This record gives sequence, C-alpha cells and structure tokens, in this order.
Amino acid sequence: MTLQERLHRDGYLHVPGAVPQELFGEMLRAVQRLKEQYPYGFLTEDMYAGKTAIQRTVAPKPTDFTATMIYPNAGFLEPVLLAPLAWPWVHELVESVIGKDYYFSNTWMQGVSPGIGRMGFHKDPRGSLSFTLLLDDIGPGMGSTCLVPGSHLNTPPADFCMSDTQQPYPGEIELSGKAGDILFFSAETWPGRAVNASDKTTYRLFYNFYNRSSKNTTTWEKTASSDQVEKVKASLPSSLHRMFELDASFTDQLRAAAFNHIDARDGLRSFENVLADIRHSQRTYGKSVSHPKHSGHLLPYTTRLTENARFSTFKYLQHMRPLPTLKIMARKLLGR
Ligand SMILES: O=C(O)CCC(=O)C(=O)O
Repeated sequence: MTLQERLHRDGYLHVPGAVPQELFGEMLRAVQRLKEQYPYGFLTEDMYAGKTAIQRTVAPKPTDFTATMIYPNAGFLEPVLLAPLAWPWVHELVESVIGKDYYFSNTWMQGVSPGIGRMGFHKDPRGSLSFTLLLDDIGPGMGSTCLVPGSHLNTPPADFCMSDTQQPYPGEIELSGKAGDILFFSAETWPGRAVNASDKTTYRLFYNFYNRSSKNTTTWEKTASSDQVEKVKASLPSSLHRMFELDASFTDQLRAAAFNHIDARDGLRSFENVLADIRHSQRTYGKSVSHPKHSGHLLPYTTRLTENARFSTFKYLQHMRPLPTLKIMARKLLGR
C-alpha cells in the first residue's frame, strides 16, 4: 500500500525518520534559539485579524486556558523550520488530499509541559491537511496529537458522539514517534491531544495547508512581515512560491462557480451543521470533487478523501450518542 493510500484510508499517516539528520540538526538549533529567546512561547489572539502575539513572561500553568507554549509563525521566525515544504513527496501527499494550488496556511511550534491534560476531540474545517514534525522522541501519554483512525469518513462532529470529548475514545491512537518523524492528519478526523503524563516538555512543529476554494486567508497574512515571507520564499524553489500568494477574489470566483457547499464548511457544534454535513456528504462522497470550471481546484469545503468512499447516513447517525445530541439540541432551543 502506498503512503497516499494509507493516508486516505486512515485519515493519518506516520512517516518515520522523515527529516535527514544534518537538516534535523540545523532545525534543532533553530528551535533552541526560539526556546532561549522566548522560553514560554506566546499568547495569541485573533491572528486572522492581525493581532500581534504577546510574549509570555511566565510559564503557563496546566490549568490555564492556553496551557501549552505556542510559537506562532515559528517557520517565519526561523525559515529552516519550513525546509520540509521543499520536498516533492510532501506536496504529492498534500495534493492528493486537497488538490493542486493550495496555500500554506498556518505554522507554529508547540511545547506541551508535564501535567497538561487532554485537548478534546473535535473536527476542523474541511479543505485542509496538516502535518506535525516531532522535535523530541514522543511516546504515548507525552502530549502528542491523538485521533481516531478512520474517523474522517461517515462521522458527525465529536461533540455529538461523546459525552465528554476530553475522555479517551475506543480505538484512538496517538501520533507519537521519534524526533524527526512526520505525521500527517486530516482535519476531518477527530483529532485531539493526549495528556502529557511524562516529566518532560515535548515539542512539535505544525504545518497546515488549505485549498483555495475553502479559505481565503492565512494566519500569517497579517502577522508575518513581508520581509519574513520573502525570506521564506527565497529559501524554497520558485515553483513553490504560489503557496505564499493569497488572492481572496480568486477564492470568491471558485466559490461562485461551484454549487453551494458553504453551509457545510465544518463540523461546528450545531444541529443545522450536522444536517448540512449530511447533505454535503450525500452530494460529495463517491464522486469527483474536482472544480467544474477551474482545473486542479476542488469544490469548496471538500477533499479527495471522500472520492472513493461511500456515504452511509445510517453509519453516520449510528455514531451519534443520544445524551450529547440532546444536550446540543437543548442548547439550540434555549438559544445558548
Ligand atoms: O496536537 C495537538 O496539540 C492538537 C492538534 C489538533 O487537534 C489540531 O491541530 O486541530
């Protein structure tokens, strides 16, 4: 089975030893510089609105709202951290999921200190693919991403299926491995984060890509300087520069020329969204999601993960649990 087939089947893919040793040494030195300069990371606000991240002066506590140490735009601060963006095999995998002509949407480094609890299972908007690069050897229970394999197909948002999304779920796995491993995961799975029960802070880099029909901006558009963006582009082959070129009006064109998927953009926690998600799935599973007018592009809020799958409304509904579903319905009725 090819890497692509495994990614499409499972919704995630572990690529051990992905980073050549010499490059990894350089990346670790860059990471060390970031840790020395910003030992506790940053507090971020709405990056899409251009809000500048604030450097933290004290270590976050496990009980803090943002308990992990985040280094937004890490790869724009240290371009060597974006070296994996130059690798053709990475692009083959990204393209196999979100089509050609995607852009690089988000990148950050994250430190998870001992004692930090789980992040709840959720779904993120359709139309994207992410990977993490492990900067430490991270075994189970050491604060890595967890997810339920196969949950990218025929599943409602996690909130409808679990009475407590913070609790472990049967069959979940952790995206753990050795330093230098890369782990892809789809936003359509149920990802979350495992507890860090070890005595060590573990660090990972995150990279996220979007197809142009699903989103028209990035976290770095208003928060990285043009110098930083130019430096990153200069470190990559010119054929890849398009990943850093944004054009909101083209996204509008892609959306306007396609049938309306806008209502099904993600797995938000509302009942309407689940109904829209079912309609969207019925219209897209088992069919080509290629854009009818713009070659290489996908329909808004789709990925190629569903092209060879069959949607079963029965299977989808079977995942839902009565109590959490009733709670969500009650919140809707009470207007909360
Ligand atoms: O690994 C993590 O910290 C959480 C990953 C995740 O759920 C996400 O990026 O959506």
